Amino acid sequence: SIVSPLYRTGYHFQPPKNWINDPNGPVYYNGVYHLFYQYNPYGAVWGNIVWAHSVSKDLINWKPLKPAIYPSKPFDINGCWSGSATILPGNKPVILYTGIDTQNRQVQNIAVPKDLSDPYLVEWEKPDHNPLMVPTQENGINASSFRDPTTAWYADGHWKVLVGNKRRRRGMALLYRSRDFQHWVKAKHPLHSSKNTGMWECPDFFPVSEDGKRLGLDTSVKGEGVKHVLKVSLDDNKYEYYTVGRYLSKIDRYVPDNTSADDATGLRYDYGKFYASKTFFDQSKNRRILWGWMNESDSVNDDVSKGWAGVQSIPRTVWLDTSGKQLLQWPIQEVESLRGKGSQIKNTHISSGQQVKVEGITAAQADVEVTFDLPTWVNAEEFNPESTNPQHLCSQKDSKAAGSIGPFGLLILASDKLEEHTAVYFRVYKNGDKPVVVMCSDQSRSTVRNEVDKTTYGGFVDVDLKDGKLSLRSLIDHSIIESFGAGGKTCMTARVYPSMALGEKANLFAFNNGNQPITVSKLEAWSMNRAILN
Ligand code: DQQ
Repeated sequence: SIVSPLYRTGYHFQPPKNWINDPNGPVYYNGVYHLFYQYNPYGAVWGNIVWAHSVSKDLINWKPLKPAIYPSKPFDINGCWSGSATILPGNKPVILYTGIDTQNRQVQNIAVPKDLSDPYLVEWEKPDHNPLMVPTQENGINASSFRDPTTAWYADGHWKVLVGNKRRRRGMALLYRSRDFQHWVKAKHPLHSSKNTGMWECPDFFPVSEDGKRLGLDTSVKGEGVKHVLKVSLDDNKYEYYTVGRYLSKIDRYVPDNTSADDATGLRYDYGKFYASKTFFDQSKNRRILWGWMNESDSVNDDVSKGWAGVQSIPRTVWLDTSGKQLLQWPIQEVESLRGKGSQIKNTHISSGQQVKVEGITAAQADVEVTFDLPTWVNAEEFNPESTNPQHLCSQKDSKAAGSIGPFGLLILASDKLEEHTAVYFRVYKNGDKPVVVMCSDQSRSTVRNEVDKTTYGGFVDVDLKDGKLSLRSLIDHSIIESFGAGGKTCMTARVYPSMALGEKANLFAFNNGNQPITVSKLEAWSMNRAILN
């Protein structure tokens, strides 16, 4: 079963074989979405990195093209690492990326389409004025911690771009400015930095609208009614963190709001396997879309036996919550076009220790949305205010540990007798006069295989429970469970490798292991059709 073809995805992006990692340079240009990504053409482990390239009209069905950027010049001969696309005035897309040069230094380069009239932008060329940004003795930049340029934005007469960096243990986003996109000068101060976070990989910096609507903003928008988000990927723990704050463009500083922790206790896009993510502005639908790499939980040996490793998330629309304190995320609407045969459960009580099976769908390739009605949280267990780490809470009390309210949620990719299942669930506590909700993804029983990473994930869900409801959506795709709690307030991705709960043998249940009964007010589930994937 280790090499089962049933682990491959039905509608999440992946190439036919080999290793993939970071999504790169996502962009919408002349009616076509482009996704580039880090790819090893020669195997299922990281190495020989090129920018593979696929195109789509709907962000769901993808057509593969040949690699767009691959080692060919002194400034990228040892690798073409992550970067971003920017659309310059006159509707001209360009790519900034990190090249590994002849001396194994990380340098920042530009690539431009050879032929702008080619609808797919197949060929890219690297102008001779590369590299644009280099680490030198003079600027003191560490040549092995200088990478992943962002999409550029335009403000106050300059193009600006961030590059990930660290100085000793201080992670930082270096700022570069240019008038012509050709000559770049490093600003004296980084846009932002934070002590003891280690290398900041794949920074992303973008505006969000304060009006709480889903509409996204183009990357150069700033001013009234606009906040900014800075996301960094921490090489140290392979988790991503973001803050919401203010961009002071005149002095090119970013100041996180005091509601946003600025370190590894902060907010995350996703509390599971999701890394090196990147957003782009989709001007065709005025939304900002997030792509993330869902890294593996299978062992390296098994990656090699399977012949592939890594998948990309379903693109997510991101916008600022009305609280102004956090982002919301939701799978792009287009994914619903894959919904096939559906099934419903309504107003069904689940007593303590009970499961309710969802019948009539392909549970290994499905989309499920459920809303639970809760008993009043006034009767919930007391929350220990010292429990600041939700992942610990979820690991200490797993999906079988009865509480007062919860655990309740979904048992996903479950075998007939539940020997294998992944539990995605909520638990409700009270802290004085406020409820505290934690969302967990418990992989401990996801497979009877040993060599798989079964770490449990957890995140707090910032809800007041005034309506007495909690909702959960999960996109299930064979070895992927991508979950969205409370309308996208808390998101969590698991990569799981069951040995029994595969294909037709997989089941889906709603469950309640809390002492108080829970009601499924509504559950809708759909079999998902296959997407055309490369
Ligand atoms: N992956 C790329 C780097 C980046 C890292 C190399 C993040 O550019 O920092 O494949 O996963």
